[in-house]
Amino acid sequence: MKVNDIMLDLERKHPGENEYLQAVREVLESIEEVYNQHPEFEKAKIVERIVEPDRIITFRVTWVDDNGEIQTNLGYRIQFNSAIGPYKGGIRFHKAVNPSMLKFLGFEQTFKNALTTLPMGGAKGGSDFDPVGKSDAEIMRFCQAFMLELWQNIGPDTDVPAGDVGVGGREIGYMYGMYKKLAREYNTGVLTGKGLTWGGSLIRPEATGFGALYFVEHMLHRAGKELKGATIAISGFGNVAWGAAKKATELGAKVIAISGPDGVVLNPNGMNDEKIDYMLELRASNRNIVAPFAEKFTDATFVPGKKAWSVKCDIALPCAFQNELTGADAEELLANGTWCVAEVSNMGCTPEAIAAFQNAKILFAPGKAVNAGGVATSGLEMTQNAMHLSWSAAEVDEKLHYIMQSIHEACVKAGQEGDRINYVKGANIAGFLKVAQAMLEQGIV
Ligand code: 2IT
Repeated sequence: MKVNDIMLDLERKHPGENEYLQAVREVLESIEEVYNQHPEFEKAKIVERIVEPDRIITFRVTWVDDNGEIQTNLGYRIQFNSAIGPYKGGIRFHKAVNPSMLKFLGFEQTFKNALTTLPMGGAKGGSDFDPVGKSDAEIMRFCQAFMLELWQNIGPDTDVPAGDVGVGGREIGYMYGMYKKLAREYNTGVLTGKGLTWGGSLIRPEATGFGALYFVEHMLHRAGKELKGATIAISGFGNVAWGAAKKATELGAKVIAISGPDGVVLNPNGMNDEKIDYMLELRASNRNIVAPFAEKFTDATFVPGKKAWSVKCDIALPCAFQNELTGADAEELLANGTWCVAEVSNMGCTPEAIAAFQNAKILFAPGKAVNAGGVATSGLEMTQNAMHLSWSAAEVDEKLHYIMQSIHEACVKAGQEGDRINYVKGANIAGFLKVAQAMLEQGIV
């Protein structure tokens, strides 16, 4: 395999799909050496097959807003790879959603899901519907219209969507209600991230952030460092940022910044229960601004137009969106003495930022390893649904701990570079080998 030849071919087929091309290049560069030691992969053209989604479902979603105006959005489901299990991955509602974004996310999901130790293939879906400023009734009508098209393509053993940016418990509820009506079956396992009274799993809302902190704990422990007493800057204030802030605080670290599209909140005294709960309220308001946090808590200050990466911190946790941490941001963090960066958002750092962290030899881990606790706990929700029972919070949390530890071990094993661990390489190689082996054994399909 020659990465540049494959990339040229892919760029020709998918011109301008920059996020997708970026995600593929990162994985191919990581696996090139190992791949070329496996002539059986080369012979079966595994790379040429694995970079393309199995299928892309595109549909029109038309709905009526509160003013009686007819609105039309685009809906997608990208079923990327089903070598190791049914398609699995979130749904994103965001005004910038397009095929490139969902293809990058579906591609990443395939390797992430392989790392979880659970049998799940990779998928992603979503819409360019913009939830900002929408009423609850509008959100419901949109979710129903979206499911009206999607429902025939999903199922507990076919494809199991969940939440992502712009899709939380409320949206999953509206989508499940419509699914149930259309399918005339109580198939709880068709969606994850459900409410606790109708098949949801304890710890699923917390899981992405909790899992990320468990991963960071292992990474720090291996490097002889401690989370206790460390200062942490977090970007975002949604579900993922919330779980990360909660667990970081519980483990004795100090979350000194959270941010939104409007700017950064400096929080020098760290979080407490009231502040952490308020993050959920902020998100539920659908206004997509973080400034009110500093109006409510007088020890916090809002700085408009600034990112979380302008704050001096030990550990930086991108928890918002792809490419939210650039090369310039990385330089600023490094100049301020940051010694660990863990992507909690998918592809949160640009390639320039990752190169800067790796050159500086600080601890860096990629999203597909760090944030895999979210989808892993979705996998545990599917198991509970299939068994028609529910586990206690302690039981789910223990399994999540074990899974994050396994992912860390897999990264260490595949990412050894001298006396350092290249977590990007480790995660990509470990995830790839599992999917590639399954594809090889299943023949040319
Ligand atoms: O990016 C992700 O892993 C998610 N949005 C969660 C997907 C899932 O199926 O729980």
